[in-house]
Amino acid sequence: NTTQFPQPKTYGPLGSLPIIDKDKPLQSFMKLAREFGPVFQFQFPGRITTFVSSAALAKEICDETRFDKKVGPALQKVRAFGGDGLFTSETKEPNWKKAHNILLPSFSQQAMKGYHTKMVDLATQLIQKWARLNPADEIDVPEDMTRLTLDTIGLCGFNYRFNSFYRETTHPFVNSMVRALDEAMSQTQRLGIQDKLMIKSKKQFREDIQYMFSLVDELIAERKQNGDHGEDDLLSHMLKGVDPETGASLDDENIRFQIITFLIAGHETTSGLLSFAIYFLMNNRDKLKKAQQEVDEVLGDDVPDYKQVKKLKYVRMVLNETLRLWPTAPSFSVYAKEDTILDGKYNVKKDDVFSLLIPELHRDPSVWGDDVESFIPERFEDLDSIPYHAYKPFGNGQRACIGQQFALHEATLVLGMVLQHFDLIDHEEYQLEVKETLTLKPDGLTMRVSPRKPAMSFTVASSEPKSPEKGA
Ligand code: FDE
Repeated sequence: NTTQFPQPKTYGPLGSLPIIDKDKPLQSFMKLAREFGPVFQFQFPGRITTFVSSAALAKEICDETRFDKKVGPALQKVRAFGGDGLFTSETKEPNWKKAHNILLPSFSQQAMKGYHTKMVDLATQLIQKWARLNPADEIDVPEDMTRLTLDTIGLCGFNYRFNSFYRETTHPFVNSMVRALDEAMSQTQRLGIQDKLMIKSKKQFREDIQYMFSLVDELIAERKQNGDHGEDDLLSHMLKGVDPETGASLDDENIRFQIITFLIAGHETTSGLLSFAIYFLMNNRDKLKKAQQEVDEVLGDDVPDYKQVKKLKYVRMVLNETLRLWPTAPSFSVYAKEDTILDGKYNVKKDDVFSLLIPELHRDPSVWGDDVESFIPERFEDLDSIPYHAYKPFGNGQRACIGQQFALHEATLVLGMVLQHFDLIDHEEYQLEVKETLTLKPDGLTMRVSPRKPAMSFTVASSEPKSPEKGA
């Protein structure tokens, strides 16, 4: 006796693809989850994925004795430039465990103290830029947040300055990376024959990848040649680190893939998080006020130090609640390690694939109540009260996000400083439109700011000795 998973209508070789909005696949799957329930099967051309979105089922597929991370079709394509870096490698590939062991200490709470000053450097560049705007000037929020997060991972990771705040247009590396990610996603939506015809895009793809490799390889070669001068960044950890289990170290090619991986993983996700947080605060003035009160009490007029960032509890709750409603890495996939039974009634075969729809999981009323759409940071007052498998913005188990502490420290610092210095003005009554690439962001979100303290620009200027770069 086999129970069948619910399944939407199919259209021959296209499967159910025609019912999906090509620009918003995730949001289409979220709608299907509301129609078909917490588990449903979806027929893609040539493959099947089962989508899961309740806390009870998340708990099952997050059981690492039964399921393991699946490097799905999109990640397969990203492998063309992410290689066997952490994000795109199978758990059983030797370089996953090795790099995981070597890099874990670089992302520990302790390591964040080392990155803090660099994070402040770039956050200050953002604050200075905004402080110099005229009152009517518009800020493109996701764009400036992407400048910030890219520069932060560049500086903390490899002591490289993208200097995004000093350029009108994006750094060529980012153009290549974004175009390559986009092409990787598009390739998975094309049918085989269509894909073969995309000669021009494929040539561009190869050129973009070559460009990324050459920039990163140069960074590695330069560091090896000049030795390091006490840089305490990811690159130095990768060059020097050995796997405590085996004594092995990373080879140059793998270091290249890890660097590219951190640049991909570390900037769009965190910039989306900061952009959504600003959106939610502008639309929940009482929460904004509460966050500002905390920032005033904890930071006053200071440039935040490491300990002060840790004290921004409410700001951290705002970020947690933002990641509940719009987790910027919105899904991950697993495969069954052996035949098993799901939900007590569905037969699952070895290698069957499941994808978790994280935004739907985060709206499970059995965990979050009936007001799931409301933005209530207070839900995160007591982290122990949140069931472990009901909240997965950073993925699961051993394949969870290694950059979690990094992203949260950076985002708390930046949001704290933004609130310290500015009132946020929703000058065009922005209506949320969620844009999908590999990650999510609020499409076209703009705002204006007004300085909260007239003397602020002076305070910022006086902190400049902390940042080697003088204002442009
Ligand atoms: C990872 C991750 C995840 C999982 C995925 C899968 O499973 O497939 C998730 C969900 C995430 N991640 C999320 C997130 C969010 C945010 C904001 C972030 N994230 C951030 C970051 C930063 C950095 C640097 C990072 N990040 C990184 C990373 C990595 C490397 C990974 C892979 C890991 C392993 O080992 O696998 C991840 N991340 Fe994240």
